[in-house]
Amino acid sequence: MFKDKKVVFSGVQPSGSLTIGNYLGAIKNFNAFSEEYHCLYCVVNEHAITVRQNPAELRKRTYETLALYMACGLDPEKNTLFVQSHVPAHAELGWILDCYTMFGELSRMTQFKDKSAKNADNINAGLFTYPTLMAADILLYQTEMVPVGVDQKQHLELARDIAERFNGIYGDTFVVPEGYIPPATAKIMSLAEPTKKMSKSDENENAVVRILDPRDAIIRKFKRAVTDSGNEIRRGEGKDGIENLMSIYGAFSGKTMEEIETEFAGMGYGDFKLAVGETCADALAPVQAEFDRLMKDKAYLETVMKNGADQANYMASRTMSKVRRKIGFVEIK
Ligand code: ATP
Ligand code: LTN
Repeated sequence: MFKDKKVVFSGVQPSGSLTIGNYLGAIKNFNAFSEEYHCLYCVVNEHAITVRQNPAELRKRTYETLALYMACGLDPEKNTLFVQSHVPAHAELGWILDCYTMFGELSRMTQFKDKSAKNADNINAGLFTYPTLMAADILLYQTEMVPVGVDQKQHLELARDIAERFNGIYGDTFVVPEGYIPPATAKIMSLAEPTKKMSKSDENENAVVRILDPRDAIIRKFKRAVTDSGNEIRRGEGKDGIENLMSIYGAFSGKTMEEIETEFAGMGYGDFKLAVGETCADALAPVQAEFDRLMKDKAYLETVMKNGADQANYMASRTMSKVRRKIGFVEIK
């Protein structure tokens, strides 16, 4: 099924209920690669524990994230869908790559700085070395392409640097991956603070629209979205809030920014916000219905996890043998 295809890899943390930022910036774009590439989409639960998680919640969100992948259109027959902790090679390669990653490089990562500021009482070593584990996720499968939101660009560049460094020392071992960052929806902003990224772990529920939010909540959140004191639906200086709503509306309706400006010329913010809310809720309704159906069948989700883990473990074992041999680790049969 996947033979000789180039590899796409991406991951989402089961660290909260997924937002329309995760959907538009990442998951929605995953579908586009399924025909041409061998795609691996991972629920990265080992990344999620860099921030303290409640065990029952983490378990539940792991099923939910997998079900959401499928509800967003990813067919487990055409993609390898799996959970990170089912493939021990991620942690193993993560450790090895830690030894080829510099303290200074990790210190420059902006996500580390942001998350340490938010979790000042738990700045653990895993939070610091998170990008090396992410590099391991990617390099383990000889990945060519990584679809992510723009917030992951710096981590991706580090993964490339680590691959090149390792290849430079030991000869060709890893494919050096490229990022795919969607042009229009690379960074969906918070509805409460439109200069900040919409993030699933945001404490302010009004700042985020979740894929699974009920229709009335979606419409209410967009109605409350922070904008500016003007009244024109257009892009421009100081119009971050409106511009963000335009990007969201554009992504769900397929319209360009110019078309949106024309469509809403002369109309007020209230009408526009209602249109954004309704369009978003309409687009998410079928995803929600499919999610509900999938979540009723845990046994099926576990079969998908198991099959995905088998495929991923097989691919990972090939890279790991190569890596161990190159480094000088003794292998026993
Ligand atoms: P957390 O709040 O726990 O850090 P997150 O919402 O940032 O989570 P991740 O699981 O870290 O989500 O990211 C999954 C994918 O979604 C990544 O590819 C990331 O780039 C993308 N993504 C996350 N938030 C946004 C956003 N606001 N706009 C576009 N893409 C996003
Ligand atoms: N670091 C990412 C999630 C992630 C990922 C990956 C994305 C972990 N491993 C590998 C792409 C490829 C995040 O925080 N959004």
